[in-house]
Amino acid sequence: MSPARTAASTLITVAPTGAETAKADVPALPTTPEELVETAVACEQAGAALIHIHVRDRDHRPTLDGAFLKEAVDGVREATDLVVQLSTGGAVTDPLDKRLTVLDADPDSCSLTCGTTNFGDGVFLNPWGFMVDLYRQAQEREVVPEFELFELGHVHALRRLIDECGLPFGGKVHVDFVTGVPGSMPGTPQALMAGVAMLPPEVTSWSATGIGRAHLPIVAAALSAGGHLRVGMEDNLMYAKGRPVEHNRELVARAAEIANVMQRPAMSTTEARELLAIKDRRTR
Ligand code: KMH
Ligand code: ZN
Repeated sequence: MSPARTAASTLITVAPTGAETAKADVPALPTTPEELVETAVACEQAGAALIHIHVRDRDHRPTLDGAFLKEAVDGVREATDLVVQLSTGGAVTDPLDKRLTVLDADPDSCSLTCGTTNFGDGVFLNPWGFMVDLYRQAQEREVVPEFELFELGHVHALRRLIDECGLPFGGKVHVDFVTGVPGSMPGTPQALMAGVAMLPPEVTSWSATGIGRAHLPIVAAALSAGGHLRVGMEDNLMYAKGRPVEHNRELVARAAEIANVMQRPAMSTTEARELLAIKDRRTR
């Protein structure tokens, strides 16, 4: 990607829930369908244009159950104009074949992690065959993947994926650097810039997120380098030292404020749909 193609505005993705934090530990985490929709509406108003969803069951545990996924997709789609992205990463304990069923819920977009990585004490498995199966399924169903890059090796694997399978539905290639996962790529501007420098020319936009303490430094680094942002309680539970996040809206609003100061204001959902070449599945 050439710096000349830096966007004038900023795509803000919110990842409100994730699969790692227990509701009992963080009651502010949106885990019910009602909380998810309320969060989506509030975050859209605060400047988000895309939502990355992990679904929980009625006991607030992570699930890939199709009925829960469909309920989440339909609920957010009815209440907002956000681009609806489902996680295909799930939790580290989720089996690969179950993760391949996520697209049955008909999201606009899906995450697609470009390789296996350390994930704290666990291993987040993404073997080559799984990546190819998921990518081909997304192409067939006209779902736009967001390529998740946790490691520099994942950038190289993206090159191989494009060579072997071609471009995604719509022809745009959007990637997200997930930095600061313990044991994976560190959440530093230096590591992020190394990844950006390696991006294949087919990449049309990139965003970044920093886990935990890396959150704000990565916001600043990504904006400075022409990237887009992902924020949310999946990645960061602290608004500041000693001050927990009370609502995902706060993280989105702060990201939008910083983007505004950097003269790259938050992108509308219409602009985001164009940027990512999203097929219109809206019902309202
Ligand atoms: N929960 C992580 C194991 C994704 O959503 O695609 C995987 C993850 C990535 O969050
Ligand atoms: Zn996720």
